[in-house]
Amino acid sequence: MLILHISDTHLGKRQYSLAEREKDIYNTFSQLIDIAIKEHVDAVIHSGDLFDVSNPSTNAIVEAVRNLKRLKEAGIPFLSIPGDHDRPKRSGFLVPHSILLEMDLIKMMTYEKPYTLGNLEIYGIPHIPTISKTALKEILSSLKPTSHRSILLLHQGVKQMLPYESSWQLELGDLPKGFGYYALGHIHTRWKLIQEDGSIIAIAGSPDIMREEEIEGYENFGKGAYLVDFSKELPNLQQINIKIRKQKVVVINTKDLKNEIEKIKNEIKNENEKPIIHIILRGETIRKDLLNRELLVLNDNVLYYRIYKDETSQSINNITYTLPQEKGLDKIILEYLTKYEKFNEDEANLILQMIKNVDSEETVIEILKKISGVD
Ligand SMILES: [Mn+2]
Repeated sequence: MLILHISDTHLGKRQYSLAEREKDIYNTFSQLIDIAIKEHVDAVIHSGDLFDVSNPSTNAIVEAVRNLKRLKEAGIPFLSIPGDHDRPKRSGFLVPHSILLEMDLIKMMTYEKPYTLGNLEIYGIPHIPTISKTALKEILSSLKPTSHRSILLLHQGVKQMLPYESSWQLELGDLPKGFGYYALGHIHTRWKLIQEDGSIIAIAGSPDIMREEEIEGYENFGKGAYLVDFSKELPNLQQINIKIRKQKVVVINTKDLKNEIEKIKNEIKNENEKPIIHIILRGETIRKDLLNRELLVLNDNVLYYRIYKDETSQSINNITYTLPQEKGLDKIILEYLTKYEKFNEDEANLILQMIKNVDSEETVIEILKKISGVD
């Protein structure tokens, strides 16, 4: 039994509002489907964030349908769960997967009853928000796979990789024992762990670079899919990489602006596809119009460039100061709520979650109930 594990395809995402980037994302999905067909896998498992938003554009739906049809024609089922991006923000709305379900192009995995593929058991839990992480724990502890020939699909933040406030819903130790393969989504950088009992926990990652934070992971581990071989008692994992548009973080010192820009231009001129450049600006502060004029020469060789971090110093009467970079917005908000508004830590955390989920009616109501003590 051969399985292709993919995740976080974010169909419809249009990074920096560029049509080229929307196409790139479709192209990565199409490459993954090609791999599934070429490798004659028995199923593709998708661990969430199939679409970028819960009400995707017609373009995104057409791309999904077109590729999933090819997969269906090859006799390969597509087994999935919704991620946080797929989740409608208001109650009473369907996840976009519903269209594909109606067309019999995908199967939805649940935790109530496993889907069976030959002698393989597959469970899945749709993304559960941080506010309900106790419910998630309960579901996890209720799962009892019959053997290691089993898969659990999850789309959650894992504390060990995302230790920030309210960004994780489970710890690795919360995963129920007994599964052969834990197929995780949500975190965009690839990661895998072979446990003592031979089972594998694997984060497939996103197949394209959706945020600059993913560049380091891409340079170290590549992007693509995991091919999971279940022909033996325990699964065996093989990493498959796909070709994607390059993205680079570069440092430009304003002291030597012209030369530094020229250097970057030379470094990237031989790329097949125009890359995306994220610039960290250092040195003395420079007028934005002057900077932009110099940067214009990059346009021949890059698809897009942006100032990612401005670390230039400002000098006043010989005193140099640098703006703080370390303090996250979450911390600033929490500090304000506890120090100035005198909320306790739990309340402050709930309010922060409410701010983060302000577009989800359901979640806001849930949090309000908690704060007011009705729940
Ligand atoms: Mn995602």
